[in-house]
Amino acid sequence: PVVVRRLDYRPPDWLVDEVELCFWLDPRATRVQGRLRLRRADAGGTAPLRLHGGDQPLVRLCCDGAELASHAWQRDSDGLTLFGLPAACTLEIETELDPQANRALEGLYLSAGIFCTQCEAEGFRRILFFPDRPDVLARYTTTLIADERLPVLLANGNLVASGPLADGRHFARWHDPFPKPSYLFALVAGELVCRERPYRTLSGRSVQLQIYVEPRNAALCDHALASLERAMRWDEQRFGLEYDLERYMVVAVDDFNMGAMENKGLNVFNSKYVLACPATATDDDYLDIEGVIAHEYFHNWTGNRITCRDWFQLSLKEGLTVFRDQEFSADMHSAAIKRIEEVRLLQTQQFAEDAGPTAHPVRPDSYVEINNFYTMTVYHKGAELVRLLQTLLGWEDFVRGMRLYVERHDGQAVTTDDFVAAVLDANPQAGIDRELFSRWYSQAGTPLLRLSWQQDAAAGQWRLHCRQSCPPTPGQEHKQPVLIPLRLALLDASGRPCGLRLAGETEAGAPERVLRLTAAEQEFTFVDLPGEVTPSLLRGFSAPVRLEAPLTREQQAFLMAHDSDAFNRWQAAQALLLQALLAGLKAPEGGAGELADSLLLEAFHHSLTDQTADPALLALALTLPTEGYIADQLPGAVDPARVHQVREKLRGQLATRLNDALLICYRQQQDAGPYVFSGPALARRRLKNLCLTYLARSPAEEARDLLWQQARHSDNMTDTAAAMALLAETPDVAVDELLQTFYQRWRHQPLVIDKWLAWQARSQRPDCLARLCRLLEDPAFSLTNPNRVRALIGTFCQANPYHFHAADGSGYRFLEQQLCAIDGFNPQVAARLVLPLLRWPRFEPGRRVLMLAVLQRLAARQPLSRDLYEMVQRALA
Ligand code: HT7
Ligand code: ZN
Repeated sequence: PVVVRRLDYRPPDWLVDEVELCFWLDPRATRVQGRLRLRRADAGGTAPLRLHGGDQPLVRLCCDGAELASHAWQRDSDGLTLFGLPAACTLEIETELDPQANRALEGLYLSAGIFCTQCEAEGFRRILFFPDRPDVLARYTTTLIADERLPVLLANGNLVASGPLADGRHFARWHDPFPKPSYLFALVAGELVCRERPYRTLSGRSVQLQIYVEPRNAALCDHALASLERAMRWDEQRFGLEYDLERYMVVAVDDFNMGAMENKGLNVFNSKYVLACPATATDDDYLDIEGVIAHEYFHNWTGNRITCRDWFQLSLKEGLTVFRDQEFSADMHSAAIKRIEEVRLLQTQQFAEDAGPTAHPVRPDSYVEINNFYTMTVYHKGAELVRLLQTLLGWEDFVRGMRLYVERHDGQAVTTDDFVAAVLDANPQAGIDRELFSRWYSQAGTPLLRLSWQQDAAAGQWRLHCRQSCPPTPGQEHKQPVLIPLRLALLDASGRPCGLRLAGETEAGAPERVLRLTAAEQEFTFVDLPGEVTPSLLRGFSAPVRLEAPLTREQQAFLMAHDSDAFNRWQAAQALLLQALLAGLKAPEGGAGELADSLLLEAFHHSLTDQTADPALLALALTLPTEGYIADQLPGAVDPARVHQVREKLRGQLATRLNDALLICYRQQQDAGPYVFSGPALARRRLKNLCLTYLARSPAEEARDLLWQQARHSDNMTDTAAAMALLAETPDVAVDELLQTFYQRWRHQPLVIDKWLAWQARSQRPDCLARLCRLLEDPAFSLTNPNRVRALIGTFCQANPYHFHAADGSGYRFLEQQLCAIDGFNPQVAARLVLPLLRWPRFEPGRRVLMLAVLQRLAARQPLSRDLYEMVQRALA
């Protein structure tokens, strides 16, 4: 397979100004006609025209009305090359597609009878031969023709004409006035109902907001519609960015490879991120819907109006848009909770990616298959880099930078360097070294920040020593220092932040500062301190680094109780739990005695009985780290069975020791009234359900009764799912009956069935894998639907390390079989499922050998998709 390299980028030789498309829609034979108005980028150039293409038949090829002679063009496996064209011309291309046979869900395909498209990153070429690269921007006019079985016909832009045709069919013509790359093209056709409401922008323009769904889902759109409205208002207020077309359409489909797609004016969504009502969706589903609706909306400016020059710049739009959706969610709910959740995701998943064989820079240097680069690093580390700029500048100056970026680059396809340059050019006063900052984009790996200090309490001095380094990653042996903003405070004995003054400064200091770390080693001396202090470091997780700091357990407990930075209170609680777990893992037999010492028990008890704390924050603080995260913190080879055993042991000990406090806390958080989706109600449910995760391990009868009571009688999916997931952990005939009753009730609601599948896939019960094999045959399961696959197979391989890493290799072989089946028709999904296997070097020799054997067998398979090939090769390199 061909390796594409960033430094090989060349601007396009040919530009496309206008595209007219016409689709005669038919499930087995859709005819597509494209008329492209082309011109050479450089009038004196001689390069032939390159059009990308899939394996669709080429029916007709004309230039300026005349059929092209056979010697004037050449077809190969990736497209067409056309020779000797006039410097400006009109090309007509006709082809035919079979949407019903398309199970890769890329290009034009059918989902439950609905025609829809997915063109990012390189799907448009499967529809029409075209210069399918993001730096070719054209204006599109799209005509759709279909019979009465497809009453709704949608495409990008504004509707310009529609009506019946003489042959009994009907048509709709759409025009998008904004030049766009082909990856943002979309069409949808089907029997859909529309939920809509008008919106007035701050400058007074009218926009119709529309959500299209299958008729049976008509009542499930309110939350998505309200979220869209909030997102639009927020972007106007925070960044001064308004919507620009007459309508904003969102369509929900059941078969979708990712979460959603920001096609101009016509977003296509995985129905998981649209449909919700209290009986079927959890609080987290509600939050996810709000976040994804906002994310795709924000792309209208950061992605669509300003797009990527090439796919190496993917984080230009994705990192920036994730940052924007994070800020939006923080403003809608609790900023502290949002930040903790982001960091938890980063620390558990992106750090693991950065430490493994698929580590790559936020701006990668090469790829085989671009679909493999929609990663945690590009999205979430990319968002952290944007956040670094905001941290360094302050949010008002960051907004000034964003405004310059939009003003400078609206209508262009640009690079991450252009983004950084605009933000920094708008803020020369900040004195940020562009070169130093930009290393964050070019270097892979998570920097390690080692802090140590000396305190001279009598002299009121505290000296901080900072050392930064970054481990080698594939293809990058040596790293250079990066610009790290270190936000910190020094707390006095009562937990109050002291004024911070560095030696040599004259002004009285602020209670919190952001130090700029720019070199491998640096020292800072704080003076005028009132005596002993406890440092609160990297507040709010001010940079995406691993922090090593010699805080004692007593200091962690102090920070957990007193730090005024909510994020660091959470971090301290997690550090205490992790230390207990790591100590247990170090001790022979997982520590024969107690893992939870009095310090930990008191800290927990204090939290559970604290009536003043935010319940959502407590729930996060008291959540045990995942087995995957614990494994990642171990210095040597991992034995997943032992990690599981020690974590379960600590869970059981906390449950037993704190049984009474947990029961009281559970009851205090119980809501008497019906379900509402509000911050306080959500926070209460979180803490109540956190208590339940421990109570499920309590020997007390009362705890067990609560669990069953909640599973059987709750009026909302948040509480039902929390209890069902816990019950499904253990083998029990009564649980099997409950699962069966649940299935009968919800079997026609695929999104609810996904939850049911996931509980069983995550279960610790000994017959877990055997049950999964049976579920593969269940009528509610389908290997061609990515949501079902993720719920069953994805959950098992990613969230059930205990069974996935079974010492006999049965979990690995299960994944191998599923990969072999799925790769044949949906390589994108297969290439994501394989990820847990790629981490083989981290495991103890027995598992390592078994995992490697699977990877080697996969590598030898014929045929193997480019997607899966690239992943497997990176793991074996
Ligand atoms: N920009 C969208 C990415 C996406 C995608 C990428 C590859 C294959 C299928 C896909 N579906 C959507 C989604 C987003 O980040 O907003
Ligand atoms: Zn995105």
